[in-house]
Amino acid sequence: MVDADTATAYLALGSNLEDPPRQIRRAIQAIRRLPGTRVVADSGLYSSKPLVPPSGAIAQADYYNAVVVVKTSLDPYDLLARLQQIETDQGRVRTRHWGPRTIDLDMLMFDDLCLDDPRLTLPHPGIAQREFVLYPLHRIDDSLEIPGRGMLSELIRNCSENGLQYLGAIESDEA
Ligand code: A4P
Ligand code: MG
Repeated sequence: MVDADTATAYLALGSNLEDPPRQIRRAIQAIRRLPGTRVVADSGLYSSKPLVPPSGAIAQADYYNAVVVVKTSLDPYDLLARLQQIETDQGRVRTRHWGPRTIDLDMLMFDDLCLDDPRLTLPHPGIAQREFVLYPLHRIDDSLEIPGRGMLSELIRNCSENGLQYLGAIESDEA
C-alpha cells in the first residue's frame, strides 16, 4: 500500500518503433512495479501523427501515445531517473531529438510543482501544444488544471486533433 503522503504525477508515454502498443504496455507494467508507486488511471491508447520539429519533418512512423496517472511516494527526480531506466531497459537508443524511439516517458506534471530545470521542467514544456497529451489527459479528467497554464478544457480548444485517434483500452497482459 502507498501511504497517505503521496504525490500525483501524470506521465506521457510515446512509441513508434518495435511494436509500439506492446512497448506502451511493457512500460506501464514497469511503472506499476516502481517502489511506492501505483497507477491509478490511464487514458487508453491513441495513435498520432509525428510531431514536426522546428527544423522540419523527420520521416518516421506514426506514434502510439498514452497518459497514466500515478500516486507515488518517490520524489520527482527519483521518479524521473526510474522512468529513464525503464526507457533504457526497453532498448531506447537516443539518436536524435524528436526522432523515432521504442519508448519515451515524459513527466507531464508532479502535483502542482513548477520547475525550470533543464533536467526536469514541470509542467512538461510541450504540454499545452501537444494533442497526443491534451486529449488523453482530458479523457482521464476533463476538469484538470495545468499549473501555470490554465484549464485543460481551455487549452484543448486551441489544439486541433491533428489526426489523433483513440484506439481503446490498454490491455495489461505483458510482463
Ligand atoms: N527533461 C526535462 N524535463 C523533463 C520532463 N518533464 N520529463 C529532460 C522528462 N524529461 C525531462 O529527454 C531530454 C531531456 O529532457 C532529459 O535529459 C531529461 O532530463 P530525452 O527523453 O532524453 O530526449 P527526447 O525524448 O528526444 O526529448 P523529449 O523532450 O522527451 O522529446 P519530446 O519533445 O517528447 O519529443 N510525436 C508524436 N505524435 N508523439 C510523441 O510521443 N514524441 C516525440 C519526442 C517527438 N514526436 C512525437 C512524440
Ligand atoms: Mg523524453
